[in-house]
Amino acid sequence: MDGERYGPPRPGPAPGGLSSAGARRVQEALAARGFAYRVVELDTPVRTAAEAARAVGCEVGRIAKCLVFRAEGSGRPVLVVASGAHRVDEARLAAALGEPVTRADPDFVREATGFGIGGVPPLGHATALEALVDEALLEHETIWAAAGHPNALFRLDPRDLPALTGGRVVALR
Ligand code: 5CA
Repeated sequence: MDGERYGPPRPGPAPGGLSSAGARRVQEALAARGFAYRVVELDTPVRTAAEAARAVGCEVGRIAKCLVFRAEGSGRPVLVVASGAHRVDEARLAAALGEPVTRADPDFVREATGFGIGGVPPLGHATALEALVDEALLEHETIWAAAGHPNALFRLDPRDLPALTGGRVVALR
């Protein structure tokens, strides 16, 4: 009996090899838009750009932060895909959108995107968000973005961000 295992076998990896539902949703959204990018899951969560940069071994400017703001007048959610290297200038953001914005709280983020803070991806959201892409990200050949779970990331060419998000490129710092 020694060494024998009892009970049902553990479930194998889900289709596509991704264990979190959020990561699978992002992988499916990429495929639906015709992108061949592959979502990867790390052993540990990376909830901030700095943690993600350390984990994948790149400079923090090559991590795309996906931040959700709430437009103050209309209440609409706005997705900002920004470089991890600097803070988004909210005055520039307001100018680009034509109304002031405030940072969304965690409930608003989940409602608008279907994902929790730390795993918000640039696509595959629960609702259609107007998106802005930080032009600083286009300085790099490849960048990394969150993929629906704090453990999940994918590497992409930043020039695909407008098509991937439906957003426009703006200067945000
Ligand atoms: N997975 C990592 C690397 S891609 C990630 O998602 N990083 S992130 O920068 O896109 O998301 C974390 C960001 O969420 C932080 O930069 C921070 O601006 C924001 N955030 C963290 N806590 C809160 C909070 N309580 N309310 C609103 N925003 C928050």
